[in-house]
Amino acid sequence: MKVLLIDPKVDLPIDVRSSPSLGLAYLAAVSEQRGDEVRVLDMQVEATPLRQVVSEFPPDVVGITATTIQIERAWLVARELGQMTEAPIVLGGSHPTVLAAESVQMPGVDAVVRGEGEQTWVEVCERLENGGSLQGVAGVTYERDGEIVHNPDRPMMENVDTLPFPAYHLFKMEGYSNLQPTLDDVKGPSYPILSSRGCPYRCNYCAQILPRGWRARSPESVVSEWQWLVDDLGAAEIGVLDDSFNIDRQRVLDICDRLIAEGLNHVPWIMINGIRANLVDQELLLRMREAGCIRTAFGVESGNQRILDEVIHKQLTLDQVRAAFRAAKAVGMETIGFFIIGLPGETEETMEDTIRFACELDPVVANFSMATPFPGTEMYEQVKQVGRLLVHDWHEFAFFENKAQFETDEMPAELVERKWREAYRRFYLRPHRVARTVLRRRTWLELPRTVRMAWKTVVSS
Ligand code: B12
Repeated sequence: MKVLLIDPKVDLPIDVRSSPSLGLAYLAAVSEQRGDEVRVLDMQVEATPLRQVVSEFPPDVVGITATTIQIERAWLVARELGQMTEAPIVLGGSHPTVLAAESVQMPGVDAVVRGEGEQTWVEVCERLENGGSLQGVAGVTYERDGEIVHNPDRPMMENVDTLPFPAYHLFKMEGYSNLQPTLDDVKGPSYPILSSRGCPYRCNYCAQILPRGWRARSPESVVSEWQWLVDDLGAAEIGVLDDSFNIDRQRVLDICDRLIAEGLNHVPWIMINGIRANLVDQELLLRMREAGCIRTAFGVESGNQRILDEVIHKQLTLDQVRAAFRAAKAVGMETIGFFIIGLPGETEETMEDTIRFACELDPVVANFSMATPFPGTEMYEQVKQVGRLLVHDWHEFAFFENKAQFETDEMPAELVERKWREAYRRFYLRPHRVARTVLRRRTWLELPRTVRMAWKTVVSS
């Protein structure tokens, strides 16, 4: 079959061309394994008009991925494609997974794949190839005789080592920048890697679409992909995209030992976000550093223990966070801290605690986002109960837009927006921060670029 996989454009005032969609790269790989011919269209990096793509590569099936901010674009693409081809059009990804009925009713959309996609996609393609219906295919939502049918959920794949490596050869890799633009440029391509799937925690803001739980790839599997990225694809940097990389401490140590043994530790790698601060210690971070990890990012979220415990359910203490940052700095890693301003239940005082805590931790980059209630999250339900949503279109659900997305009586939008702006100002304009930024660069001429890079880093995760 001819399989067309599409990543619709993202409506953000920032550059999100940081990496190819790993979800599509995995789907493309399992399609190729089936013997399909695959064309990937990432509309963020490729401007080829849809009509041209379809006439050059008439698809038998189309798959479109979408997060919440992309979903309206995905519907538009489905509608346009529906007028150009008879091929069934299937949507998947973070947004359609939680609101499958909404998408399946859109013009052009034939089905939605919910949750983890690889096995469902293969089964959908088999059915379509044989002219069969989608009846009973686990994880699929579709319309039959005007009725929306939600087939049962698909049980999680047990052995994630069995997946093929992502099919990057189908992406225009030169169109991507690097995963987390750093203050120092990466000389060469930057690739993501996913060493585990899911998360055993359930934070109230997280739009995790997998059921609670964690499945890890073996160190052998992870390091063989790593080797392939470095030796065959020429990776100059690797970004670990896991939600929870370090649930199993021994596995991390084993991965690091293998990276060192294989001589892969000369290629820098970075933790994009998924490392639990309560599960790190200096010995672990030191081994990661020896294995090439130059930067780690911790999800801190709040500087107020009550908010962490009662609102977010983060299962993390402020002292654990302090210890994690201390340990990371002690082993010579750059640090990034993620913070959220304006969670339900916050007051000016708790937001103040977060700003002060960020300054105390003093990471290289502090990333403050305004709380965004993604559909399917506990926060979305809380906001519907105790607050007022101020955004109405899905593309507005982005958290770096200078705009609070909800408010409560105790926490008006104006207050959240003011504290968010204040957070950036107070963190970055402390004299030693300004001095550090200036001293880090060789000349003043590089300063505008440094500021641009810092801003990109801040807004890209
Ligand atoms: C890396 C990452 C990024 C990167 C790169 C994204 C990219 N090019 O893919 C960057 C830094 C640019 C980024 C930016 C943002 N991100 Co982000 N990001 C992630 C992260 C950490 C990993 C994504 C990933 O590779 N996952 C692994 C792959 C294998 O999973 P997957 O993409 O979900 O695909 C699987 C299934 O969903 C399904 N599937 C997906 N598409 C399709 C299509 C079809 C046809 C089928 C059949 C199946 C299918 O099958 C796939 C394989 O199993 C996720 C967290 C997470 N665990 O997913 C957040 C996540 C995707 N990001 C999120 C958000 C909010 C954003 C931003 C909007 C933040 C902002 N600035 O406001 C932006 C915009 C992103 C966008 N493209 O729309 C949310 C999305 C929530 C939502 N409902 O929209 C997530 C889920 C984080 C979270 N837990 O809340 N992000």
